[in-house]
Amino acid sequence: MAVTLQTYLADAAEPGLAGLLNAMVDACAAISTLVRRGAVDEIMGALESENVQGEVQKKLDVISNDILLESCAKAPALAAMASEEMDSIHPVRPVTAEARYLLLFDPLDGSSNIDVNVSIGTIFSVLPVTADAAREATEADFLQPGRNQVAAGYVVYGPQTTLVFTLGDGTTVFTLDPVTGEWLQTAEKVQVPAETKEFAINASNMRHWAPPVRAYIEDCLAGETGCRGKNFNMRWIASMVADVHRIAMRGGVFLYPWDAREPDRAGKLRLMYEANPMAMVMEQAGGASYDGFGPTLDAKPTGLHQRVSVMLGSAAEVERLQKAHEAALQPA
Ligand code: AHM
Ligand code: MG
Repeated sequence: MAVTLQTYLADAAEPGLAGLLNAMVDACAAISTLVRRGAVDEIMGALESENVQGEVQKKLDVISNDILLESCAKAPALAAMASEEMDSIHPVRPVTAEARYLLLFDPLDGSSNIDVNVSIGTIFSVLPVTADAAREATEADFLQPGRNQVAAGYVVYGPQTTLVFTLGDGTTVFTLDPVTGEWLQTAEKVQVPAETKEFAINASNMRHWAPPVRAYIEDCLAGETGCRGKNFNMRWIASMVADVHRIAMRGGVFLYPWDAREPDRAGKLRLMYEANPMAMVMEQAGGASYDGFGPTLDAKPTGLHQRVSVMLGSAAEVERLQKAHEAALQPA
């Protein structure tokens, strides 16, 4: 008999955290149902609004955000939330010894794929918060390095609805049974192969990449007669959750690096609710994540919606990218 998520969490997490994660996956199950109904419920398409980052919001982005806010607020251990779709933090109750977690999420990542029926997902991160006396959480409470995360993961809404997460002791996988509505464990202790022959990057940006990224991809493209001595395959779903899930299951490397289109922007993806949770999932599965300066999880956040360069997946490839970046920084 497969282990249910409730049983797993009752054993692996303290009750407050288990309650929060159960509330969050309830929301994800509801989002999964909505995603499947899609056009039937007339919830596809864009709104007239933009989010704080100037991106057009899709109806499902906003609905998913509301579902997560409502469900997670019921968890007594939650003090405040932050989301890609909201300018500022959303306090729920004062920080106390009981209400001692902060939740961050990207409610529906890969929104450009919603209208074309391609996999999308929810990404989440849980951080601890403390207070000497009861007080409202502030944005400063959220600005902790990813290393502090007590739980992190994602749900992919694809042919199956799959939850992949870590509590800091390995990465585990649960699949939503669409008939019973129960999450059942379908893999434990995920191991991302250290070596790979597959990379994921939006190659249309090649002319804008920094030299170390361009050289890395050119070496992959050179195939078995090049310095890598093997042929590489390329995949790009334009849905981070789907690309990262493939890498978690069979290895590979995912890159959304800094590029010269917007030189003052560190990258496209967001540190707090995209890069950090994925980095923890990868590290806990034997993979790695690098932001161009060091491990993603060690980056000190300066803003809730801060962007970052992302290179993650199979450890040997991430190390190779790191060495290429470090070499580029050496004086000639
Ligand atoms: P979103 O949060 O607005 O959906 O943007 C993030 C997505 C990632 O899921 C994906 O890896 C990337 O943006 C794709 O970007 P591009 O369209 O530039 O290839
Ligand atoms: Mg996103």
